[in-house]
Amino acid sequence: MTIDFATSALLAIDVQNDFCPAYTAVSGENRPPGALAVTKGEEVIPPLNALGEGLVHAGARLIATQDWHPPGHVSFASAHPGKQAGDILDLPGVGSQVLWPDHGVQGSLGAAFHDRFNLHRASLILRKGFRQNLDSYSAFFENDRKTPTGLDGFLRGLAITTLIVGGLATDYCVLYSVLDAVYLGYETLVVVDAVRGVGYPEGSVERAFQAMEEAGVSLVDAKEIGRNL
Ligand code: VGL
Ligand code: ZN
Repeated sequence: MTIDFATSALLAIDVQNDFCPAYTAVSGENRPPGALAVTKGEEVIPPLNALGEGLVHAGARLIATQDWHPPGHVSFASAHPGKQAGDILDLPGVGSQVLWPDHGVQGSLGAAFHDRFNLHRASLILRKGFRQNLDSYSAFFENDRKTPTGLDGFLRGLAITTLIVGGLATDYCVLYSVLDAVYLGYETLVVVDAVRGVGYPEGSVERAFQAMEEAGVSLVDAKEIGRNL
């Protein structure tokens, strides 16, 4: 494997408190688990921090996404009377929408990046999911599959052709971002030790890895990238 880091970006998906079982407030006290805590979610942080540092040093960009929903967002079970988190709705023009606990609410502590995640070297923080009636798993398109987030334009403007992807959650925002990246023509690598998944519905993490492989994504571990640095 050889990677041209000058035309690469590390895409860190949604490393936010709400997706982590353990995080601290700015004041340092321990907090209850994030609203949509992914098992061992914060384990993605050390490899992402190490890769971010190494890759930026080698000429790549670090880009982070942030799930950023208004209160009462369409993806929240609480916005649909009689529904519960885990229920699945069929939304016109969008298709099936899993309903989640309230999470990633704009400006909340849960929506903040995990405080051990090092973003000092990031050149772009991309927010998504801020339209009231439209969810956005992918870093490239909203869930209507046509509203762009602007990320493709940013990357093209910098002649970036390779994406190295990690973060949360394997079976939702990582999966959809990666499939869109391949669709848009990026050479796409997923760092398997820098992702963790929700696992709902059952088997979704395994299906996600399979779909990525079938799409032509390279599944690598952080060490393999590190060897190229
Ligand atoms: C995510 C569910 C809802 C994610 C975001 O970051 O994977 N999953 N919102
Ligand atoms: Zn969300």
